Amino acid sequence: MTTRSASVARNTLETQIEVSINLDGSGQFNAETGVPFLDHMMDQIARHGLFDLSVKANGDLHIDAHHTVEDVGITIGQALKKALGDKKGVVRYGHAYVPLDEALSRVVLDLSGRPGLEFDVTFTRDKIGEFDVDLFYEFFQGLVNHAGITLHIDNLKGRNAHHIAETIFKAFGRALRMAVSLDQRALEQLPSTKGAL
Ligand SMILES: [Mn+2]
Repeated sequence: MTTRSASVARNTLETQIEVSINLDGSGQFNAETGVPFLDHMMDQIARHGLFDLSVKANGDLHIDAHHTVEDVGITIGQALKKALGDKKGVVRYGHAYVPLDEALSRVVLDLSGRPGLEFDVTFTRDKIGEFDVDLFYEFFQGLVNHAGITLHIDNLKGRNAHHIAETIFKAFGRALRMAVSLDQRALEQLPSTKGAL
């Protein structure tokens, strides 16, 4: 089996970011972004997606974490698109429900080639530690725009904000793993009647 992987470096005046991803990995993760809670969440994507993921970011954290979190999402999106290549043989759709104690989230996605995010999540507090929870939307919006995926994220239940966040990222990892996995019955096909994704 060929390994689907990619590395992307993205540099602006606000952030310098390097992402490497291997879609056919084993869940190896390392990150140095200066935003520990983001690292904790991306670890969930790698672990539950069985991706090898490396993220290095040097951002303007003296302002706040906004640029870094958004730009990490953008760069992961670019790496994902590059690693997927022509998408031949992929399952295309993925979904997962993940609970954590009282919290329950559902993620459904399509490697459609069209950016789209539906994000229905209400956090019970504004911050998790030092992390502003409204940055989760920015992370996924950046990722979706540059990966070209349709992504529906719904938190169905939850009281604890850390639990809510964790179920979202675990479910995203699981759903993405399903969508990028290869359909052994259709390895030479593109799962689209249009002939393009
Ligand atoms: Mn945790």
